[in-house]
Amino acid sequence: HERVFSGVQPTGHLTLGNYLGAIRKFVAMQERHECIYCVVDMHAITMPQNPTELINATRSVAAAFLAAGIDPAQHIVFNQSRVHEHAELAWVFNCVARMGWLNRMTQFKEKAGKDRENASVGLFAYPALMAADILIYRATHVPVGDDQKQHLELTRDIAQKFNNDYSDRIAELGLGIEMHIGRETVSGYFPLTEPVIEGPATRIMSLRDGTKKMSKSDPSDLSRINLTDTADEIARKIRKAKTDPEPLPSEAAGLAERPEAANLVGIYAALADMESDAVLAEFGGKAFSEFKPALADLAVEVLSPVAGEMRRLIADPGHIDGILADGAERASAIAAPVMADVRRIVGLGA
Ligand code: AQP
Repeated sequence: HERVFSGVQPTGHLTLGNYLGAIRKFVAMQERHECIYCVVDMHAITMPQNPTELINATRSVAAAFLAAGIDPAQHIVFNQSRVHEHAELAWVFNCVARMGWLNRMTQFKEKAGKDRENASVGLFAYPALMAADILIYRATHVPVGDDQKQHLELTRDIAQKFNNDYSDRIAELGLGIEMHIGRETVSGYFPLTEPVIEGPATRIMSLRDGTKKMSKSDPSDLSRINLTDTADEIARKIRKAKTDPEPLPSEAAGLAERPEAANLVGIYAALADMESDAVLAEFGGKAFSEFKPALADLAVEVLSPVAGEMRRLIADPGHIDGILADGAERASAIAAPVMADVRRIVGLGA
């Protein structure tokens, strides 16, 4: 049984990276899968947050999901903190995961910076909570951007160690499911979840530095396109985007040593739903002064209906809260029996 789960943190403004790398894929996957999409507010507090802004940002990410086309009646849209089983399973996973595994996580190293002694314990344990988010629904597929690949590998490691550590007990209780790994068939309680990282937009880079990921928390607003930017802001940011002086090459191979050019062509390709080679068949040999306005027009055409719908939805917070409450109720109905199984497997509660 295939089930999709993914989450987005309510921290700051959503970017074009979040949209192309994650949210747009969520929409595509709902055609053929049962999907659960979560605003991960408990992940957000691993870094300092203003409480009022956190609540607004939670509604705003939910609004982005809906504006992008996720159907909350057919699928589940909710925020993490309303379903307490995420935290409960995360504790069990904190006891399954090893310090050495978490020590290798590059996101922790980046976010903690030099002052690691002062990072929250939550920031360190973040990947165990993420594993719980996914596995409390026994999700099989997780659409994410490339930056989350390492965390998805850790999720599989945690599932595998749990399955191994408790294999006798899982068998005794008759709670195992059969899984096919390569040619082998193994049994375990948690599936080994597959990341879904594909397409031209798995890693959108900063508009100011083609070697850095476009990120909500970059101090420079010129580095990113926010989902809620106006048409003028989008055009201005693309006009000011860093480039090199050469015209565009006529094939994607010519972008190899040109990170900024590769990024802008990749964004165009993702927005237009075409291959980079096809974009270059049209713009090869042209200067950025010609390409950038075309890219800006395309970005505005794709993003402005989403931004408009987000604004409309955010104007009625009660409606969004209703959707989140309903989604949480349906998510709990899946999560509660899984947590009950885990308690029996581990031996928690008489
Ligand atoms: N630049 C990106 N390109 C492609 N995908 C991206 N994602 C984020 N940035 C890019 C994907 O968006 C989803 C949600 O991300 P998140 O909010 O949970 O966490 P993040 O990756 O930490 O996002 P940011 O924008 O970089 O936030 P900050 O600045 O707080 O760190 C994920 O699937 C992610 O891969």
